[in-house]
Amino acid sequence: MKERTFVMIKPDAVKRKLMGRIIQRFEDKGLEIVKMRMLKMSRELAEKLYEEHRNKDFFKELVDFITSDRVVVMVIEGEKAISVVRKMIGKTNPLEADMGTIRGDFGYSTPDNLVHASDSEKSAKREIQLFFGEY
Ligand code: FUP
Repeated sequence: MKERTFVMIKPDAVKRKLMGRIIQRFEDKGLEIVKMRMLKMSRELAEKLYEEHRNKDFFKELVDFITSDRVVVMVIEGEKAISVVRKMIGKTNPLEADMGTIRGDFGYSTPDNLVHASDSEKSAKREIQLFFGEY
């Protein structure tokens, strides 16, 4: 079944000029980028995106980081897109992420782990609506 997922290229990847290579991987896989936009997030928007982590000790560091520079947000469509994209980005901690994944190949720490992608259909809907106003 075709699904839509929300993907964000984080400030560290934008700064390191990895945008093109990251987007290339999704295209090479056969996924379709159906919406895309670059923006610098407000703290308010960042806190909404990461609201499930509000009480974690890394929350402030995460919001500081994600609002520190521009990000690229995308809606990606394809067969089982949510789980396929999660597999492609790898584990949250790049030191544990498999080689061949985006975080495994390009990352070394958190919260600067290059990309975000929705982890379920419910979060995909919520996150797409948050950034694009419609699902
Ligand atoms: P993920 O879904 O893989 O992005 O991971 P989470 O939703 O658990 O975490 C969201 C972001 O919080 C991560 F991308 C990086 C940051 N984070 C930390 O900085 N430290 C942690 O221990 C866990 C997450």
